[in-house]
Amino acid sequence: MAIERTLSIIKPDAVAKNVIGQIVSRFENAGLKVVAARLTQLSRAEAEGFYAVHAARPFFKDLVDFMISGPVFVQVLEGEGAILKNRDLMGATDPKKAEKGTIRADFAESIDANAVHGSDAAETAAVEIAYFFPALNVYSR
Ligand code: RTP
Ligand code: MG
Repeated sequence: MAIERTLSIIKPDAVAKNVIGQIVSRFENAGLKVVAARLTQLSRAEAEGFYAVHAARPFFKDLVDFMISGPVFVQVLEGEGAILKNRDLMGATDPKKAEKGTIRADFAESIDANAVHGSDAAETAAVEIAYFFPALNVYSR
């Protein structure tokens, strides 16, 4: 499998719970490397732009309100099959349906406050990484 990069966001609920380190450890233990990262407060415009694909969905306003409710930890993860690996580590969107041992099963409260975001395909990963990290700020090692 190829080395890939994916965008991960630790959402405001998980940052507020003080579990950034525990979540990053799960990525590291699964062989993913953090190659870019920052703690940031998203503006409404940034959150709306990031989730633009969901703009017509009924949950869009709640999603944006939640994403700007506190700081988020945005990171680029790199490794073999990083996109799918990250999604597997995250678990299902609704934590009630997430498999035991996944990040959402262990740290998320609800489908809205669900601890993490992860890119869902190569195309979206490329767009999402570029959205938060200009190429010069990504460090392979
Ligand atoms: P994400 O983009 O945050 O990684 O989550 P995902 O791929 O698992 O889910 P997606 O379908 O992309 O939805 C984005 C976020 O919108 C919220 N959502 N709410 N109430 C609902 O039916 C509903 N559906 C989605 C979730 O917070 C989800 O993470
Ligand atoms: Mg998604």
